[in-house]
Amino acid sequence: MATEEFQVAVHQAKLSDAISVVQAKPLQYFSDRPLNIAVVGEPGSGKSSFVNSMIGKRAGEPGAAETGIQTTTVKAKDYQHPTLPQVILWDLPGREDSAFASRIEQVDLNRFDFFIIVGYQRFRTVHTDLVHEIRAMGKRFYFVRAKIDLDLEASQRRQPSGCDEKKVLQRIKDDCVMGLLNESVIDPQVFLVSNWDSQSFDFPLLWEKLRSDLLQLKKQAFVFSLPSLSTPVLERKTDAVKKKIPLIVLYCALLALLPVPGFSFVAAMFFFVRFRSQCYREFGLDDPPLTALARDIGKPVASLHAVMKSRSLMPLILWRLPDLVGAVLILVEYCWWNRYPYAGSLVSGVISVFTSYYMLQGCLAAVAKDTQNVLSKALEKMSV
Ligand SMILES: Nc1nc2c(ncn2[C@@H]2O[C@H](COP(=O)(O)OP(=O)(O)OP(=O)(O)O)[C@@H](O)[C@H]2O)c(=O)[nH]1
Ligand SMILES: [Mg+2]
Repeated sequence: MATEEFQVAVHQAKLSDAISVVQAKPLQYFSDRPLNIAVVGEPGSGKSSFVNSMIGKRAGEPGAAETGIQTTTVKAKDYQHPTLPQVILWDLPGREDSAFASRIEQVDLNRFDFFIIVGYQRFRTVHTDLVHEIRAMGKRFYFVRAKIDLDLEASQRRQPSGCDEKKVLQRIKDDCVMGLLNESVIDPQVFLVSNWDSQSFDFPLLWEKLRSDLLQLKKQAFVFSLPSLSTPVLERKTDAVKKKIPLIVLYCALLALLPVPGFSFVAAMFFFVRFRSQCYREFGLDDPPLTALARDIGKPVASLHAVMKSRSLMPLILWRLPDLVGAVLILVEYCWWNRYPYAGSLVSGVISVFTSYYMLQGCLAAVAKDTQNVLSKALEKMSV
């Protein structure tokens, strides 16, 4: 199983191998993976009716999503697709309805793999916001413009002598495409549908597109799940490395006892940098493997460095600010009280125990998090 292979590679600090586990698999390999599709949009846009069309049910039938003129869906509900294997459609409550905000479940979109935005009428801010949210997660979406039958009906009423159906449809599509292009969406996928008829307008096109994208979307969903799969492995590694911290804290504290102002900081800096390098080695983020990983995914190593928060020395400086207390006391004892700085050294030592402990714990946690960040970054390319 790719999942286990991936976890073993992360455990062995071989991030390149972890990535190639996915890279090497043919698309067909992902056919049994689940795909959670969230159907999102403004309230009443026709999301539940769209889900019903997709699963081949009519409103009111057993197993169909509830539809209605008033706000209907207040909780996310899943519907297994009858023919597309492992495809789950999630009917979500509408966005942008503050009057019902307390009744409506606030759904975290992160848990879904792919999105279908169902819009009605013009392309609006609610759609733009959804597009931004989905893209910020690095995920993909289709845009479905529902209730096309109503638009055509209205046009026919306006021009009883005969309206040009094609022109009306093109205008609606252009509005949606322009809305998406304005948000810098590359190759926007827009489908005009009537939820009453899953055979007409762009419904057949939508089916075709979904079928042809399915394996790629499933692979993408799997890729997105990988960083979180690494969590238990990274936790175990963190626990193992944590055992080394008490001894380093002891060294830092002993060196902090030396009656030299600022020495405590210098010693901590030395041990911090050493400990961080050790953590990088343990997690596979040290230099040769990271450069190899960057080469494998065709990205500059700087792009991986950019997502590693543990590379900054700023937290270290902030953690060591309390060292100033000991340093000042040592100086006061030397300069004003003209005596050996017993109190200053002792205070430095005690402060160092706490600051060093939390500093090293923080460093370890940051490196573990960075491993996930690096994996996500490396997998990014595979998920588009
Ligand atoms: N004519 C027409 N009516 C539609 C279409 N899709 C949905 N409707 C109607 O629009 C209303 C709202 O539909 P729903 O499917 O409940 O909309 P929703 O987006 O799920 O609504 P909430 O869950 O309340 O956000 C219902 O009266 C539907 O019958 C469509 O394609 N054409
Ligand atoms: Mg609904």
